[in-house]
Amino acid sequence: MKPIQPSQRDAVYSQPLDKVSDFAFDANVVNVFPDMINRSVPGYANIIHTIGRLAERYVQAHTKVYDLGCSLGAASLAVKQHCHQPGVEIIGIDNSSAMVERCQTYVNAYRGDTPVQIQCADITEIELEPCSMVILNFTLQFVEPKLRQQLISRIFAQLSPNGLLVLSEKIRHDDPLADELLIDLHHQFKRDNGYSELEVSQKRAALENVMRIDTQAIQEQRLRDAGFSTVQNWFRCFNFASWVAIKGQADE
Ligand code: GEK
Repeated sequence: MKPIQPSQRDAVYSQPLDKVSDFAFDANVVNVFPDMINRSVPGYANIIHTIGRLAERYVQAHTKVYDLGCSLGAASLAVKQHCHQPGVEIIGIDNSSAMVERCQTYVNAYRGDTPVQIQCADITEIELEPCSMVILNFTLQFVEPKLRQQLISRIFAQLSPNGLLVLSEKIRHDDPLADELLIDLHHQFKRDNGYSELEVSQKRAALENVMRIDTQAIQEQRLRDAGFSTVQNWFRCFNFASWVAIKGQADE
């Protein structure tokens, strides 16, 4: 087994760049990813922990759990740690080969009864199988906007009754003043976590073309349009949010 390398400190945007290229989940990002996401996403550790607790309640025996856009498998491992139902299989999928390679090493290092399988694939192209829980933890924002509704509807179709989707996203606000305030508060959060003004602004430029964010209203409408009977925002900090969407009973 390959040794687990500890996460390095994120300094990807610490030096001035002549041209800021579009952000990519490449080997440089993989090396620093846990540090990057913890210092950039308010409440990330809380969200991961809560995904584990939700798995404890919602994962059904002898079913699959999907972690779509799994990165280094933090959510998959939270499910593995907290879900004690028999016959469960966790499937993590990511389209970054650098992420998938490292992720497999991480999950192999954790023992436990629930197997975790990591696949390199595009989540807009794969065939999903019947499942009782799906996690989209800050992944939908990187999916082509015109493919988002179809993806959520395909997830809904494969979830069992009482099945759960956890969706976490960065969001924008329709009101420009509110939007500006939430962005400023987030940037302050990053500076408070040790990022410089240059790092914050170069990262923002790198993400501009690759991360297209929706409003809270669009996210919730998309979940309802797919058929989810319960859509509940359970986490919010600045412009970051997470929802639980529950599929009702077959006769609802
Ligand atoms: C976590 N969920 O730590 N198909 C597959 N993977 C994709 C696609 C796609 N079409 N688009 C993007 N990704 C994780 C964090 S990070 C969020 C998720 C962030 C993958 C991409 O390669 C990356 O690993 C992940 O989605 C988004 O709980 O860095 O802000």
